Amino acid sequence: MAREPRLTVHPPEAWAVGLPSVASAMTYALDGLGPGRALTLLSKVNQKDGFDCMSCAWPDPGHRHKVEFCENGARAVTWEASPATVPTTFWAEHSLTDLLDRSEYWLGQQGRLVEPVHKPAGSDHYVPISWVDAFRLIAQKLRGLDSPDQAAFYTSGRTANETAFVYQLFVRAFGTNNLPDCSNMCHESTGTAMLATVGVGKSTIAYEDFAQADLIIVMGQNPGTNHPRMLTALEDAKRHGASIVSVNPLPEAGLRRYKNPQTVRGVVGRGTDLADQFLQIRSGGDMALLQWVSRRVLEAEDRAPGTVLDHAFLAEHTLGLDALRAHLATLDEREVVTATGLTVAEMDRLAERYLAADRVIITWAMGLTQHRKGVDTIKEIINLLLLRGNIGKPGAGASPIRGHSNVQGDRTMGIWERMPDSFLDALGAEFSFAPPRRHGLDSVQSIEAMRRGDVKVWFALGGNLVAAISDTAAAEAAMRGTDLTVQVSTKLNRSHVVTGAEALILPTLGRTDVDLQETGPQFVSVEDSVCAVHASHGPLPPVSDLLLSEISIITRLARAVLGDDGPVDWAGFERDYDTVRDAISRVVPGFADFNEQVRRPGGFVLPNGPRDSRTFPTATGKAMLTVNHLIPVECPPGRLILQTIRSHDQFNTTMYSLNDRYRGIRGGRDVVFVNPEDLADLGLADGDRVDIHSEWPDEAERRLLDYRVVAYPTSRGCAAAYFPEANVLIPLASTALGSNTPVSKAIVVRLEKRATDG
Ligand SMILES: Nc1nc2c(c(=O)[nH]1)N[C@H]1C(S)=C(S)[C@@H](COP(=O)(O)OP(=O)(O)OC[C@H]3O[C@@H](n4cnc5c(=O)[nH]c(N)nc54)[C@H](O)[C@@H]3O)O[C@H]1N2
Ligand SMILES: Nc1nc2c(c(=O)[nH]1)N[C@H]1C(S)=C(S)[C@@H](COP(=O)(O)OP(=O)(O)OC[C@H]3O[C@@H](n4cnc5c(=O)[nH]c(N)nc54)[C@H](O)[C@@H]3O)O[C@H]1N2
Ligand code: SF4
Ligand SMILES: [Mo]
Repeated sequence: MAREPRLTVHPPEAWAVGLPSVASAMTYALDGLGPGRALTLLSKVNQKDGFDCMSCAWPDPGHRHKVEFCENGARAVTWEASPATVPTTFWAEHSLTDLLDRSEYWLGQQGRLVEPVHKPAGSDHYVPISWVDAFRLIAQKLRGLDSPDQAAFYTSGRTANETAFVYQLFVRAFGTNNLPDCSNMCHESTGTAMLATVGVGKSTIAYEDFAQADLIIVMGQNPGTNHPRMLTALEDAKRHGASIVSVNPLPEAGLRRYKNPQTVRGVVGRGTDLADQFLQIRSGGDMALLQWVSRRVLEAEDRAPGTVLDHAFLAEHTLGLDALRAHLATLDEREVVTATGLTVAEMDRLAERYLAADRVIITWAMGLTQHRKGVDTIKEIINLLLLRGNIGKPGAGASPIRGHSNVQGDRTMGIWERMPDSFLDALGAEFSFAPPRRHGLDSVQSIEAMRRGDVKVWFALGGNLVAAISDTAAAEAAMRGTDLTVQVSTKLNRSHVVTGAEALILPTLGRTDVDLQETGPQFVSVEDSVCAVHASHGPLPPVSDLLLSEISIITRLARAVLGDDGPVDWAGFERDYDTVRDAISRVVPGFADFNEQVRRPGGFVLPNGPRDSRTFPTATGKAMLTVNHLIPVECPPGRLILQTIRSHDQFNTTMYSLNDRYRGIRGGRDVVFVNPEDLADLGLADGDRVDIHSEWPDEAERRLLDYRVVAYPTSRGCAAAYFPEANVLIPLASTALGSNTPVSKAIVVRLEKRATDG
């Protein structure tokens, strides 16, 4: 059992990636797996005949190196593939009451789950249960509900395409669209904004476009930690002449300086200063910044008519220019300066860069989506790109960078509480049933429904919702109010110990495991951030014979719930995943000849109207320039806007260690980063211990006790703390307009110095 170390604070590191990363990747794998397993595993990560790194959705280049992974990829695969398992005796030794006191870090350290376990109502212990009994129990509960809508079926983004397809089919055949997923807390704002404006909720670029861009603007994203190999693509782009701009309240390592471990120059040299300009924006200020730049573009056009905007493109493919022009003319300079915390000169420098570039890519992640105005901010990205025709040409486009490795594919496969009728029609026609049409619940709505008693059965295919979602106390109370919670998981987490009256844990194979079925070893497929679909073959023998694949679990559950005489051949799906892919090829657009295409080395790229042919499948058939109204993030005097971030050594709710190397934090996570000038204003100093109180107009008390203040160069008025711990501070009702994504990046907080301890 790992001893939890002591917190120490060091200066942040200037360089990202480089030698320490490769070294720690290798050490991590060797220590965790031993030489044989480590070699098999690392030689297969992201290779064309190998398996897909499950850590993030960064795409793979067409030409692969022998080492095609990063430090965090190595950590993720090692974490999953570690041979340690949770022994049967564990369940008798540890009551739920005991497990509730354990940290997320400790829970994850216990090893792979290897047998199904059941917590009967009224009991404080899980006990082993057979698979057959587990399926029977769930079926009984589901069939006993008054309505299928009293159950909700969550998905986390590691779920592969084939699994997701079979899962949503089962859920819809059962009779509900309650398919909340991690995307609701992640890129939902992106999907909402892009579907409305360009008709496709995904990236409009291909991997190769990075190397052809003149300007890449990276907004609200920390690639050095969360998409590390993106730095290689950015370095490449720079070598081809691109400028790179980073917009972020934090000076994140990697965007500033970077060493590429795959080149000799990167390993021994000074590395590259990746960002040519760093705009240290105030939290939530991006929408104002984007409007400012768009306005400068329109003013430049006014000064030299016919030379700045892409008139041919705008006339043929877009609607809304006049309204946008009229709206931006009213933009108030002082309001923009206040919202962004930037100077006019800084913003104008970005506008000049944008005007000087023929091909512009804008990438973004959680720093934009998890805000009250997240959807409108992304609509402003689209506005800015459209003005100069930066969508649907080489080296240009909108590039949301996804989080979980297959979160994008899960949506393509129908994991969404609001799938369009065209998808439901095709699904119903393929399987001769009438899928439910009423929209289902998203993640926040599911918690609300559990609180009201409207959802009684919670089933989760992966993930850790009670830790990942906002308002931890409310989420935990909601989960405890259900009749049954079921978690299909690889490792223990908080969602296994905060349960309904009855609970089940169903252990499953992961990406790294060989998946052997009656017809032989199976593979699955995933879709990355740039819509490329490729196969993933698990290379390692599973740690236990008792483990079932996710497809086995879902198909066997479907048979237990729905019987074997319906129109779906669930047993056939389990025997041979090719039959799942055949069904997908008939239901999901873009997947014709799926079985053949996915077997090509490197896979295939899905068609994408905006990218391929400037076709915009919106309601009007045109790309929409939109008018969006600024709502500033209000921060009363003496308060700070707190954002929640990932450390370098975590994957969402999974902790690999308690360190955050680039930010100089070791051995602990109970820190709050604050600008030194704000600290002085607040009468606080680096090293002080504080309680963090969240301010929201309701009765609930939301606070984090005894955090260490770290003086850190974040933008003025802003602060940062780690997710998931800081989720206790976010009110459930604080969500993004239009997407209902929890506002994880802007929480109004008050810091109160603790009286005694130091
Ligand atoms: N190692 C590792 N990799 C991961 C994950 C992980 O936990 N660990 N998680 C995966 C998942 S699911 C996701 S979604 C992605 C997340 O990838 P990121 O979005 O990079 O993750 P965050 O840590 O949330 O970082 C948000 C960034 O936005 C900045 N930011 C915050 N507020 C604002 C703002 O108002 N404006 C601007 N311009 N910037 C802002 C923050 O300072 C930070 O740099 O990473 C994926 N990859
Ligand atoms: N405050 C705050 N909250 C946030 C965020 C934030 O930035 N700030 N980010 C949000 C984002 S972007 C996301 S995506 C969500 C993430 O929310 P989730 O996806 O729910 O959480 P994860 O931590 O990724 O889930 C980890 C668990 O998945 C299980 N698991 C791992 N691999 C597999 C597998 O192959 N199969 C199965 N069945 N299970 C597996 C393991 O048991 C592990 O404990 O959190 C969101 N919450
Ligand atoms: S960039 Fe992401 S997907 Fe690629 S190896 Fe690193 S963690 Fe894995
Ligand atoms: Mo995410």
